[in-house]
Amino acid sequence: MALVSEFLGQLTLSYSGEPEAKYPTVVPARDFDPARDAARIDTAIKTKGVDEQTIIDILTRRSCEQRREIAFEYERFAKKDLVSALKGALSGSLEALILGLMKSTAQYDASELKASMKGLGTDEETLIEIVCSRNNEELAEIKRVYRDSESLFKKDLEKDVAGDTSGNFAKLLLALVQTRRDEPSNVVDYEKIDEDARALYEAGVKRKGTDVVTWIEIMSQRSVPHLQKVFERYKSYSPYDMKESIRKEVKGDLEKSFLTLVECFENRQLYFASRLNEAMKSKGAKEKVVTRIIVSRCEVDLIKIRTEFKKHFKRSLYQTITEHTKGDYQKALLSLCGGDD
Ligand SMILES: [Ca+2]
Repeated sequence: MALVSEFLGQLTLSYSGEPEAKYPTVVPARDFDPARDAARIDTAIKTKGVDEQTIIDILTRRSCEQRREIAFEYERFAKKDLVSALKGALSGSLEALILGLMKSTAQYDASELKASMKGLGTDEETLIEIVCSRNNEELAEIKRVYRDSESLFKKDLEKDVAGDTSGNFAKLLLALVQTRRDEPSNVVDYEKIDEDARALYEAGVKRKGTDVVTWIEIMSQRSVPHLQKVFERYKSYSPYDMKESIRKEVKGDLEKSFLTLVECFENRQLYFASRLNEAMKSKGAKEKVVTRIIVSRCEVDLIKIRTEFKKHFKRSLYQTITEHTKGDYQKALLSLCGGDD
């Protein structure tokens, strides 16, 4: 009992049980006229050399729903599919970015996952980023799109993940894709927090080898606010915090996955900010990573990612994009970024 009350003092009970609020940089345009936008895009595509600026100005400043309406109007009026027309008109990183915008966030995530598992090899980095950072609600929607999407795959995400990964790494990703995480509760269960913290310690740092299955179970099934308290509590059992313990106990893709999970439980927007910083550290940029994060988060939480970026890396995301990218691709990224901080 003494343990529990001592522990109580350190807690902040801020979670309200409400769905996560959104912090988008891209919001619906006012005075929106899809027919006018469709006509302007048609002209831009037909312009000799292509008028990329107009395409960027329109498509990066409309919401996903509005882009869909533009595509509908375009098809009616130009008698062809907007996505195919854009594919023909654009190239390289700008093409990838604009085509990404023509999908909903879940469709985009699903197609990125699909691409990461396509062919012989597997792009584990992308797979880990998406599966370990998306919350239950997002993962459920990605799974639905992955299965139902008419034009895309009609395949099961779980089956594809199982086919492309192996061992404990596969077990962890599958457990996450099954979306069995508890919903946050308003009642804080101190006994369970203590029990889970001890179980994580006993399954890892305390014993020889690691009981990975126990780690997977706890990290894939408990709610995020619960886990935040578990990791706090964990420090009273283990000489190492959870992230240090992961680094000591497991290696390779499994290590990366657990670290991504814990980072996202702690502060998901900081995780994305760090990924962006990492992708733009040296000369140039890992454009695939930058595109994926900016496109997939611009209608979700990019404002908060910007704030974390500035706070931790002492310069703004906008400035960093300016220094590490160029041309029309840069213009599109900056427009999605939505402003300097
Ligand atoms: Ca161990």
